[in-house]
Amino acid sequence: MVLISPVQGQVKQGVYVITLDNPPVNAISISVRRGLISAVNDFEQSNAQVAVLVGSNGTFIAGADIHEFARTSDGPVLLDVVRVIENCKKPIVAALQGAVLGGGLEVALACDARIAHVDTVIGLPEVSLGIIPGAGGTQLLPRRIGISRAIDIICGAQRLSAEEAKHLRLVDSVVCSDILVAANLFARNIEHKSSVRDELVPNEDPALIDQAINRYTKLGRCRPAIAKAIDLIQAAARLPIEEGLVLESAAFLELRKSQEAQALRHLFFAEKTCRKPPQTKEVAPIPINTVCVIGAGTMGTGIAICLLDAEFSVMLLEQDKEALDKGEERIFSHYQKQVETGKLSPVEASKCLSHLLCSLNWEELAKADLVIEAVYEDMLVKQDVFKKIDQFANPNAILATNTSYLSVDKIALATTRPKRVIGLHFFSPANVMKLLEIVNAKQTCLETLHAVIAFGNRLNKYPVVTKDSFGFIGNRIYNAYRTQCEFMLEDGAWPEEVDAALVDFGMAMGPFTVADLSGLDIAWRMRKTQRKNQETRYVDILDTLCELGRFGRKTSAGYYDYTNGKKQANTSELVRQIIENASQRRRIKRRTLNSKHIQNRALLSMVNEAALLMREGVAQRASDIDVVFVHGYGFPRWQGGPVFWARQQDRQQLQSDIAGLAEHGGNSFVLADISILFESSP
Ligand code: TC6
Repeated sequence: MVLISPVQGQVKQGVYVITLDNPPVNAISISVRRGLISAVNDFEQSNAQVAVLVGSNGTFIAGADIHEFARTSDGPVLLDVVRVIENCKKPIVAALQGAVLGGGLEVALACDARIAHVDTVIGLPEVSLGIIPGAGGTQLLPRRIGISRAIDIICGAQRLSAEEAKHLRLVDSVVCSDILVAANLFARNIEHKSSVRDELVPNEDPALIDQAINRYTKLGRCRPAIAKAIDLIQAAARLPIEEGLVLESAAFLELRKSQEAQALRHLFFAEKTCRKPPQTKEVAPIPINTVCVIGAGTMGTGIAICLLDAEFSVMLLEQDKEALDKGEERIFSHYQKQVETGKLSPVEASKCLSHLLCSLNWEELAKADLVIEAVYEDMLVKQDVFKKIDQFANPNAILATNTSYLSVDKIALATTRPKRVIGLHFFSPANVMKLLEIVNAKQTCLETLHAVIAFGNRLNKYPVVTKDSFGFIGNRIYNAYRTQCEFMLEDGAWPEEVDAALVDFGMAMGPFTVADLSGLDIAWRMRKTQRKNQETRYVDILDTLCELGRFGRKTSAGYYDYTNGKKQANTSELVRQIIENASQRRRIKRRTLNSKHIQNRALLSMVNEAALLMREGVAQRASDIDVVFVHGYGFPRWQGGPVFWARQQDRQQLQSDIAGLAEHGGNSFVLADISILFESSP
């Protein structure tokens, strides 16, 4: 079998054109590295005086091939390719378009000039994969743009537009026309080599450098790649380039193996996987252009904003005029703020708003391809609303409920078209949070499922499909986690100790801070509907707090007392008393729980529930659970998610530690066999 190289060279009108074709994004795999070296050597032997390097598939190079990072590298490394380009005696022009990321930018910087299509995206996002640029990026970028900007771009994993890159002199020219034609013309006028590696790092105000370092040092607390990148970028100003490159290569190889890098790679692929529809026979697409959101509360308006941002035509429907006006006001003031803070131009903001229609008239529903109900979380209320939606909506329209717990199957039965009914669980604030749980109910048809996955992708969310089951994936696992944290209050920990331990692990917030923020009354209402029996260990601290009117931050009191405009959370002696009473009632001798113990119990409870969900088929893939926790519940990205965390532990020890949880959980604890988390792939 003859293997065709993904890199081909050919002289066209006197210019040697090197074309890289490795779909989908021209990632630099071993065969690309070999191909590039051989193409540059062929160019040197040719009569052509100048070469253009261009990518096929509408893109230049999206970086090194991330699949290869888990393996030991074979053959030439990317730095060898960079050196061959730099040492080539004749100039090479990089013709940039699409993605010029990571190793793609390093290759481009090794070339003698760069010409970019206006739609090009340029950056060194390696830290988002737990690594650093490993083929000269930390040494070349500061030589061209200075230390402080290089820190911002590399540590912030910033993606620049072609115009921004031109402003920073990273590209020489920006064009709107065909990039190859433009680059060929540009190349004809190039006579000399001109290498970024020979430049000196420009002088700049040390205060600017300190500010940039401070911005990212905080972030670097649990992120070794960021801390290392800062060191290396600074080293560019002190060391000759070859010494800097040696340090960079060593750091890259070390970081590539780090747990952070493995976790971030796992999430990179988990996020791509959840966006794909199930592989089945072809399904007829259902186009979604006009969406009606029912309910103008916080959730409904948040959903409307995220739809407007994605350029859908949106109808916001209410039955109450005052609620509709308030909702409309909330949407307008959101866009006003976007303009005031420079996030949107006035033209962009009014373009979004021009797609909004607020109405009290249910007949408007007939125009919608998708209807999203976002009303009060109560089965009877939702069923009533669905009866009405069914009456007015177009017969082919998809009907979605934004429930967080309730049975979508039951809601669907209120309509005459259960196969078109699905759950779309948005997370608040809906225009910010990237997670979207898609609840595939028993009767939901495949066309509907495919259409809403495509819809979720268009919203730029991670659409994770779950089976209809109480709490779906996220709230079901979160309940187990929060319950375990409540047990720990009775066992001896204070809310601030539990919160601090979990923040220390990397959670965005501890469970009791979250509870106070989202409102204890919401959980209280839900708890009242749940059956309790004698054997179940039920912690009633939250109920007592609610009986005292302590609903959380909104009432300036919950698990904490709030002062300073509700911003400052303080320990409450009253809450401590309530907790101590709860321990006494259960005859528990309170003892100190250290941070590690707290973290372990919280994580074990998540892992146990994750395994149960997988066995019940609620989650399709173990990696989906990680996407849900990272994007919906503040689980630290660099820890990869609860399943990734579990896979890093000794399996037998983990199973026995989870069995140990039973001693805290009472008879209601269901012990899972966690092997499914290790055996399922991904
Ligand atoms: C680096 O360069 C380090 C260098 C140092 C070396 C010493 N590798 O996102 P999409 C796949 S680190 C392998 O759906 P989009 C992706 O998995 C790298 N595969 O498309 C998917 O495959 P699937 C630094 C990659 O148009 C397909 O391409 N670079 C890579 O929404 C389509 O992806 C980055 O971090 C890769 N590098 O966005 C860039 N990139 O169809 C990461 C993508 O089998 N990539 N794939 O699921 C991106 O940001 C985006 O993918 C995009 C395209 C903007 C390139």
